[in-house]
Amino acid sequence: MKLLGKVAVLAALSFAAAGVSAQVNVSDAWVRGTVPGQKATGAFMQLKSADGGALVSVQSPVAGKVEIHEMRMEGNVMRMRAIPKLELPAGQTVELKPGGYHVMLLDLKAPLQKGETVPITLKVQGKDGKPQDVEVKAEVRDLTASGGGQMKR
Ligand SMILES: [Cu+2]
Repeated sequence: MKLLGKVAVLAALSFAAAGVSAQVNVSDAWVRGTVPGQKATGAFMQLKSADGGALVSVQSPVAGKVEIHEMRMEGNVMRMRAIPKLELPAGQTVELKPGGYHVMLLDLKAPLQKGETVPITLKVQGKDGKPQDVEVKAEVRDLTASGGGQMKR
């Protein structure tokens, strides 16, 4: 009985590990740098889910609170607002970029300087409804950085 239990756990672990790499591909992750006193900034990246799913929550040790935001027009004003989740259609690249969807890092504990690395944990729900953690290392770029993709890979 004991031995059987151990084998089952090992099988479950290796299954989970294989699932993470196959499920969501994260590329070009970066965070906009901040100045002292600034309490919020955006994180950007490209997400691609092979089987489809949704980004349901995000965490980072540099921020007291993290939200998923969208930009939308309200009258003539572009505003951002939190959304409960971001759909990841199967096989499509979803781009989080300035002016569009982004991860909002709030209640920052310290200024983020260019060249630093910010750990970010994405909670992604697969088609089967099971959440998985995807660990991302995002590079801090200039305060004035406007987009992804143009930097070295
Ligand atoms: Cu925002």
